Amino acid sequence: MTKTLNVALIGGGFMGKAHAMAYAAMPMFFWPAPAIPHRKVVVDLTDLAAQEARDRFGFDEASTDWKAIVNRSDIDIVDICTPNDAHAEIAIEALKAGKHVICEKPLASTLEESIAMAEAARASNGTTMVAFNYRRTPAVALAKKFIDEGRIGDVINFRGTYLQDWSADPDGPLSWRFQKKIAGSGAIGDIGTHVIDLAHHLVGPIDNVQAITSTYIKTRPIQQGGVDKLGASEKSSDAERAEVDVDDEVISMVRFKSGAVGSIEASRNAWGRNNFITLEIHGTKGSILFNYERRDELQVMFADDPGDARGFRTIYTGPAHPYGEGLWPIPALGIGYSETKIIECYDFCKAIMDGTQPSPNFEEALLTEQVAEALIRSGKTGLWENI
Ligand code: SOE
Repeated sequence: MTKTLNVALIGGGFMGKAHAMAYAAMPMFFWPAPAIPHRKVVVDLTDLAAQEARDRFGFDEASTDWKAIVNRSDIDIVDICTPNDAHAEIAIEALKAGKHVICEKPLASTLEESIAMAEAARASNGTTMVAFNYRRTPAVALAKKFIDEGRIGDVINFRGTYLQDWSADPDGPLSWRFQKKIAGSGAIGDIGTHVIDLAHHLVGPIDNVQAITSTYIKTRPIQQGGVDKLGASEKSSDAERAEVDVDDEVISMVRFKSGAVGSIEASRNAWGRNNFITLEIHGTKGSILFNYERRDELQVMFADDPGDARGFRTIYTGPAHPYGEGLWPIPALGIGYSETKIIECYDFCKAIMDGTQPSPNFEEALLTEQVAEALIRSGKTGLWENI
């Protein structure tokens, strides 16, 4: 019989919704499922928020006491979807209690906390994972397969961007995402870490970086009500304002240990860009292009194609491609954010059942945090900074 894994979800906001949906849907896509996740308890800051999340997201119970819940013997998975400054304390407690832990990105709000989380993971028998879902987009997984098979030769150049515009309006509220003490950093931690994770996944470890960081909007109206609504937040030009102490944008050059070079950019102030994650990878025998806003598609150019057919071709991902066995039976029916989270849930449950560590686990995500910290450092010093 397929094993049931009881889930405690900590945080019932946007990411809580994405993870709860994935627990419900994963066995509908991947069958036989490695395990059946059971939505046992959801924890939020107030009774009302926790009870609403329980009813909406299909959990048995609601609670406001995360510590009691992660120590309960009937919980197998602790899933952390809180703001960044709470990740370390919850994850370390859960690992000590013998749980498997999946944590939203970035790993933590400081490098010290990230190191402590990786140490706690090392000392435990738990399976850990950090929710860098974009590497699980089938087209990105296909890019990884082509690179690993040598289809574009040796990678020489990686260009990665993550551009959004939900915070480009100066009257958008000062949510926790603009406060260093909670978020740790701005665009770097929030979305730049996704690109660093993709760079590590596709090309390998980054050795050193040089960055320009900018904060364009120095103050924002203080957020009314406790809920971060991202782009759907109400704007207000006459509310009291407070300081933004994180970066709005990072632009950087990177060198990989392999000798490849590249660039990483992240901005939440790029009007017209929504979830514009782009990858352009050049190898000695071809190139790969990906744009998340067209995520069913992977563009590839193989230099050894006949001269009269050379050029980028578009592959629509489907059953012939990574994760195709679980997704939709016809290419281009549509891959969405949900599918990336369902695949993430599948890989996490599979690793738990196989007794292995998925990628990226806490140890690997620590490398991403080290690069993020080097970008912040370089933004201040203007120098190349080693990882
Ligand atoms: C906001 O920039 C955000 O919600 C990120 O925090 C997520 O990681 C990203 O996937 C979508 O945008």
